[in-house]
This record gives sequence, C-alpha cells and structure tokens, in this order.
Amino acid sequence: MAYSVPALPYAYDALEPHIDKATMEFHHDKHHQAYVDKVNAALADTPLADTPIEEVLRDLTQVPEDKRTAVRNNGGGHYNHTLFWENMSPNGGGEPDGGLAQAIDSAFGSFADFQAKLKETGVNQFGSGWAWLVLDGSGLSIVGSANQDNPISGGKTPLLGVDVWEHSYYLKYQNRRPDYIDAWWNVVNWPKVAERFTSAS
Ligand code: MN3
Repeated sequence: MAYSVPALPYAYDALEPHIDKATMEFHHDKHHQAYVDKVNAALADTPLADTPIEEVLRDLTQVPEDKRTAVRNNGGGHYNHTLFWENMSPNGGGEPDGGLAQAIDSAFGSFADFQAKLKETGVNQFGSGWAWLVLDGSGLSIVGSANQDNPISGGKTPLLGVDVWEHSYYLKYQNRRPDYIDAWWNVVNWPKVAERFTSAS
C-alpha cells in the first residue's frame, strides 16, 4: 500500500502564535504531500512498495540504485515530517520529566545546555536540513542532517527533530531561523518524545 500523509493531530492554527497557520497549511498539505507522491512513484513496482518507510530508510542499499536518491530524499521527507507533526502539540513546551529528563541531564549537563546545543546545530546547518536529538548504543546525542536525510540511515534512533528548511519558518520569521527555533520549543510535545525514548531504550 502506498504511503499517505497522516492527518495533523491538531488544527492548522493550533500552534499559533509560535508556528503560524499558513506555514502549517503549506508545509503539511503541499510539501509533505509532494514527498509522499514522489516516494510512492519511486517505489511503485519495486518489492519495497509495501515496506514501512523507516525500514526502507534504515538500509537504503536495499533500494534499486536508480531509485535510491529519490527514495532517500522523498522517503526521508515523508518520515521526517511524520515525526515532526507528532512531536509538536498545542499543549507542548516546558521540559520533559522522568527517565528522559535524567538522560538529557546526564548527556548534556542540563536541559538548558541541551536546548542551546540543539539550537546551535539547527542554526548552523548550512542550507536545508534538520537538527536531531537521537539515541544510539552510547546514549543521547545531537546530530544535524542535510536535506531530508535522517539519522536512522546511520543506525541512530531519532527522538526529536526540528525542521530548519526555510519552508518551515520563512512566512513568519523570514531569515530569522534562531527566532523560529526559540519559538518552536513552546510547542514540543515532550510526552511523545518520552514515549519514543522509552520504546527505543
Ligand atoms: Mn519541512
């Protein structure tokens, strides 16, 4: 079965004023849909057409070589945005608690240090990409990725990611990527991130 864009778990304007309604409409309905259409076209008539996208991305060498770039970019776009919508909430913000909070303190020193490092990674990502909180065998870390690459293709589990493509902020923040990231913290869905942490641990 072909992939489809999941419905947003909240209204388009629910993340206002931090993330504006028009950005959410274009980002979800147009950008995400385009990734889905293109990855579906690339995988049609291949043995991977029914494979969950995370399994495809975990090992891109299983994708026929002439389709691999299209799947890496557009399959990555589908996976990344699916995570992104889930990891935001109108009731978001604040700080995590429990095991995730302890793991963040132990990896980064404090929640504030973690926030500063994720923001720095996002601000300094040249061109389009993402900044991620990931879990691997050695614990939590922060990595950047270019374009629609995802750390899952490098054996790491993404827990939280911030989209720093201009399409995710330009309508409201223009060139002010740091301001967008500062605002985005107010909508981070920590209970959802904690669920991902627990299931990956
Ligand atoms: Mn995007």
